[in-house]
Amino acid sequence: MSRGAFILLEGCDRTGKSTQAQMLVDRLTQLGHRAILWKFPDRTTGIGHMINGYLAKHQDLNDQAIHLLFSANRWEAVEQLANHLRSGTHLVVDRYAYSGVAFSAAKGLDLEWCKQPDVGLLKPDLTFFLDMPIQASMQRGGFGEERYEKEELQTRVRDLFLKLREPDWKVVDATETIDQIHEKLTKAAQETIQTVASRELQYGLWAS
Ligand code: DGP
Repeated sequence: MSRGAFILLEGCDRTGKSTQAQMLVDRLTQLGHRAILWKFPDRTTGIGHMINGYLAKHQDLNDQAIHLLFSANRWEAVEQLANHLRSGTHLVVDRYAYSGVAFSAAKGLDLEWCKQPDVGLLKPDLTFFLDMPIQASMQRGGFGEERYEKEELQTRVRDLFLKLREPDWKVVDATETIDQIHEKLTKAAQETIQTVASRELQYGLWAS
């Protein structure tokens, strides 16, 4: 049986990741695939509740502790993610370990230290980086409500994403129209679905 593809959308806040991720799931489903959306942080778990309290500024935690909670929130999902992929379901994932490192390193933590807790996680088969100038994303609705939605921090986060960028990432201009972006994502996702169908699952994120 063909395995599912792990398709990741990364980017700074308000770059349209969640909209595009949902559209991609809907499109793949219409095309006859089994596809589900998976969002990190997953705020529904016990760890996710702590993360949500932190992001909504109800609870303070030191930078190291919250970093490890975000990572634990990915690790607690790893078997479920792998089972979906093995059963042939495609995963469209909204944020992952790259966000984990970019946001924590932007606050001043050491980049290599930040990567360590996520070493060995499942590797995405396809990563889109939705990129746009921070000034433009700040003008989008809702910016400024949560903890990290500040211009200076987002600028550092963007630089760090570009530093973490892998050679096979697809950098997408997030200022294009929703439909233009959607078409690009769909095309690349379909290609990846074909290519990885008979491949083993890839563990070993950031493992040497
Ligand atoms: P979202 O639900 O996608 O809007 O993400 C909430 C906020 O949390 C957003 O500002 C990005 C940040 N974030 C997402 N994942 C991580 C992570 O793993 N570590 C840290 N420090 N921040 C993250």
